[in-house]
Amino acid sequence: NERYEPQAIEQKWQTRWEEAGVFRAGKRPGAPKKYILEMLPYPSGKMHMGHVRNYLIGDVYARFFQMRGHDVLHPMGWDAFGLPAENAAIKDGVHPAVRTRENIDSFKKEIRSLGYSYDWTREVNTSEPEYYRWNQWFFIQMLERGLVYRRFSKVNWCTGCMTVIANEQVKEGTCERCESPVVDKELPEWSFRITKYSQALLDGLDELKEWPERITSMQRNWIGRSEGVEADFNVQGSDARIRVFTTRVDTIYGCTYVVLAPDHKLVAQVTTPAQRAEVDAFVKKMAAISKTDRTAEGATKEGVFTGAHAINPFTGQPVPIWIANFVLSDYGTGAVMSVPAHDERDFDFARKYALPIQVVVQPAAGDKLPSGDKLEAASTEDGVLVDSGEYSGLPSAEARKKMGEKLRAEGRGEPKVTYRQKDWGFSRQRYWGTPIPIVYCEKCDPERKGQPVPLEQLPVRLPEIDTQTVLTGKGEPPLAKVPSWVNTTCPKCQGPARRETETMDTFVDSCWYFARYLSPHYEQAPIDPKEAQRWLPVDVYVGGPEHAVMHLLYFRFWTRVMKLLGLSPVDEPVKRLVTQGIVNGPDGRKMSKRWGNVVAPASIVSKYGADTARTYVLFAGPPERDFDWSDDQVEGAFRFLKRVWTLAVQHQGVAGATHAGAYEGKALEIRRAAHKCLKRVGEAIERLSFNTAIAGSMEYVNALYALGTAETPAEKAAMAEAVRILCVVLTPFAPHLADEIAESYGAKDFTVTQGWPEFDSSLVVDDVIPYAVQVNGKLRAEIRVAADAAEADVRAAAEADERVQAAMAGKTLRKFVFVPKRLVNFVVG
Ligand code: ANZ
Ligand code: ZN
Repeated sequence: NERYEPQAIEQKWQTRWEEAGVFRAGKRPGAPKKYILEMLPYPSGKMHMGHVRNYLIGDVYARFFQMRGHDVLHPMGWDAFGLPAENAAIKDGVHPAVRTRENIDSFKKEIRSLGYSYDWTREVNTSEPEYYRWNQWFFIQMLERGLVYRRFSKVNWCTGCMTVIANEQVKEGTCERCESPVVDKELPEWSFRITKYSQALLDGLDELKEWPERITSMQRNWIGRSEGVEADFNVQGSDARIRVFTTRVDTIYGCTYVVLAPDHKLVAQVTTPAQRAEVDAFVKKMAAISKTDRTAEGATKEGVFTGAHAINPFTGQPVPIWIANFVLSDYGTGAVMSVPAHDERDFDFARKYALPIQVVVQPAAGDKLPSGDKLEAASTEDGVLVDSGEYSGLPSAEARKKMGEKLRAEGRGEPKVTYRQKDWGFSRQRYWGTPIPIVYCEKCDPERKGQPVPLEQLPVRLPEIDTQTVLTGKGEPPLAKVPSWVNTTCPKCQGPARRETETMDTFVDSCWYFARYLSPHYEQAPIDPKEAQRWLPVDVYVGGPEHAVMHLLYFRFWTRVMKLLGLSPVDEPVKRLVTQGIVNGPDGRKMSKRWGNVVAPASIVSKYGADTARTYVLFAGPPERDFDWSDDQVEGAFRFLKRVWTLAVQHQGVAGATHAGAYEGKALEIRRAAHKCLKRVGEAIERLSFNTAIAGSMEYVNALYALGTAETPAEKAAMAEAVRILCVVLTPFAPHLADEIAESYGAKDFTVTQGWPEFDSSLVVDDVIPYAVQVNGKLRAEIRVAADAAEADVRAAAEADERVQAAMAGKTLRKFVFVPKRLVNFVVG
């Protein structure tokens, strides 16, 4: 065919790859493995360009490493549980399972149309009992090990819908749906004790050298380790004690008041009758404001005096006890010793309420601070203690240590590490999720702690439901409305019992799916440990940076649990993380229905073919960078592929040509262009620099056009090789086109299977440059090496020179100096 018609070739190749099982993992048991993974999608029905790009980054890598001889695992699956399908069901009555199935079918069709190299025999669907039974299994294992527990947490309770609603559904204190008031309610919540791993997850970050700095530092902040001291302040005239957490115990002599969180458990007890009305009003007001609003950066600090006083454990002096909006009950101890001279918040608060300010730390260098009443701002740096009794004169760090020890010795406190990270509450009042495998029996379990379902009874399947009456978004959790399911028998006494009606957060599903791909139908455990040995960790994981702290932290936690359970040998799930940039519309705004700037992948595929879509998206910029969509550049990518096609057609006559003699002149030029391209593209792909890899192929195609037709046997053989190399370098990007051309030139196998040939290094050196070689600064020789030779290569070449050897004979090398592209100097003595 003279014309490039992608529609005529792409499906054919997709079918052939599939039938031949080209992308099945495990075909090369002796070869090094590569596990390449992209975040699995929530099947929303339509693929968007963000998905296309995400999967392409992994796809190029997967194809490339397969060509380099690796045994590659590149799977795909569906994060199929979740809210959108349930919310849609509440609206239109279509069962979430039905909608999810439809969505998966259409999403999968689109994925296939782009020619991705997935091993579909390992497809995983998290909403199937075959998968979620293992969520339940993990839950029970973790329950037995104290890693799952039930706690009471505040939830948003809609007084109209009589149900829990998410933060995002609360609009100015009312329910987004029914506009009834929303109140705080304490409800039991199943939680994972992820904080048991806070330190391990923090330490693990140091090993993740191939993760973007941005992501690891976000995780570090999220975990929020803080070293400090807990200290007890006795309440004057009472036996109550207020325990505070401080990172600056060195400033304790300057503590002029103590602040409790409005919901601290001692508030009611310490408040004096005279202050009660004011305190109650403030507490009530604070309860109506969300924590984030209360402590937002610019929020004004406010508080009230409780009327009570607390005794400073170091000075023995009483200070007033306040409550204020900026102290949180769920961080540290929920109580703070306030030091206005050395803390900005405390300073502002003290100014506002005319509380005393006392300087107790002087800067180690520079101007001395004035007395507290003249201070213009808090001085937050460490320094040297003043007016601090026996600690005066000590540097802050030393004082902190001594003071912490003293508190511990006297039983009035201790050094303490606090983490900002909270345990992960994962129970949801939803239908479309994994049922929590717990039953409640009044007889055996009067405290309603819950008893795990025996392992042999797993999975606890989601019941069939009448969608209209069960998925209403109102009242009890959906599963509570299915009596035939809720009512069960107690595993202990066989008497009547009730099932837990809450389901698991879908983040549980994505915690370990990467391990399920290894043995998707394994029946004895969530993973076959043998396969875990072979494939884990994931070598390259590609996904959106928006998952920096939830998914990417949760699955690190889960990986440690899997190791604890003997399922996997690794501490960390992923070696290299790639976070891809956003695809914006031509208007520079993120593609979204809202802006009307969405380009549907299907429209590009049907107009230009998958290879153009692939080439364009990868050429548009480095994977981690955002880019703006450009129709012109899509056209450009298409034109490039047409040029490739035409070139291949023009040279069709050289197919199969061979040549035994030397290559000179034009034949040599052809070979040099080909091998240079092979080198350049391979190195660029390894660096993840796909756009420069494609640019390299483009220049190569230009060079081949410029070299014209092949006439002599040597030229023909060189051109045949050049076309084959063109197919090789295009395979990761335009695989259909590459295979079509390769076949028309007589290839008997898929390009991806044939592999990525080694470039011939003698053909890729072009610029040879001179280096001066000195011994002790004196010129001894001049050598000629490749312009891009590495230091070690230049040194080896210099050491091989006879004159240099003579000058160094019998001496010891002290130092080697390398000035790139100019000289080397051996310092000997
Ligand atoms: C006295 C003090 C003096 C403090 C000083 C700081 C500077 P990080 O680093 O984030 O852990 N704090 C403790 N618990 C709090 C709570 N529940 N809500 C609000 N603030 C709380 O911060 C620790 C510091 O934050 C603690 O050290 C405490 O104030 C405050 F010159 O104690 B500091
Ligand atoms: Zn029982």
